[in-house]
Amino acid sequence: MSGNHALQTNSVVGRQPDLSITTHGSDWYYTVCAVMGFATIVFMALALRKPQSHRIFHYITAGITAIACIAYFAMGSNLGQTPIQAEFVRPYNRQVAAAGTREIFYVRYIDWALTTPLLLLDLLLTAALPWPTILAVLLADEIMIVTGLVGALTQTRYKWGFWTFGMAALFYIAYELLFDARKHANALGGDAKKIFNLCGVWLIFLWFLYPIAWGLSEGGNVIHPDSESIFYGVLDIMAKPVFGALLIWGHRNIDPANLGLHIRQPAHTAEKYRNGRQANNGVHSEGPGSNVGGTGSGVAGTGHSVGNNV
Ligand code: RET
Repeated sequence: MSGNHALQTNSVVGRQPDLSITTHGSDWYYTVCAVMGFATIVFMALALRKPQSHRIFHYITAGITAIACIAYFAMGSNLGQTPIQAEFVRPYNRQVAAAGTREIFYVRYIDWALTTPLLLLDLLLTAALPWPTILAVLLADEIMIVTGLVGALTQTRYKWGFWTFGMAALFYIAYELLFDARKHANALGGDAKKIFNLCGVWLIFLWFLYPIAWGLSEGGNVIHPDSESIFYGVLDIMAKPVFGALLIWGHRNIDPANLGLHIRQPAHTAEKYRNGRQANNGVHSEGPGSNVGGTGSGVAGTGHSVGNNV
């Protein structure tokens, strides 16, 4: 007998659907949880080998896999779910004949609402896209995930209305990546261009498979929740740890400053405060990050900077 008693233990939590994952599905969800946890540790370990100013992509990517790790723990434990009446009842399909109600993991969408904007941020910062455009793409992404959630929780055919809004948002995201962001990445050239193109194609290819998985599971009730777990699980491993590893590897020789990311290093901070004190003592110093014209308060660490560091 399997040592996994999660389904039995948590059968008292919330309402239970007619059709839900079996222990096989639970085992697989826990496996993906472990993959995400492992990836998080690796990305954080790689971050520690870099100066603080060069860790932005490591931190974003490790955050993505950390959140997924927790979501997969919930799904393996049969938590973060709610029963929804299937629009299409299929008594002759052995896989899904039991529904009735089908298990919908809303926790999946909480994960995606937090992590898909971060995945896009990884890619759009690589392309040095102007921040207002980044904001627009991230908003479209949130619309896509929230419409997916609302559709999954809807039992009538109106669920496909939400799916359609989500698809429109996905097409907008794909357009921005393929045209706008690619133009910026090509202008940067070098490693940034290479890694943007590689990760961009990978992302677009994978992301268009999600609405298909949705159509077969939450939408059409065609495949069993165990098959759903494999479909989404494989996609999520490809879209998070594999995508993240590619991206971080691609950034190994890129200075974030060359992407317009002016991140202060500890040495710069020390220099700034030193210059600030000198300025207050009547010694003027120019240059990025220096205090100008004695506007500092004279207390190390509280001077106002006129540089463009963030
Ligand atoms: C939904 C249904 C509504 C229409 C569309 C969808 C697309 C979802 C996508 C999700 C990507 C998730 C990722 C997770 C990583 O772990 C919400 C399924 C278009 C593209 C990358």
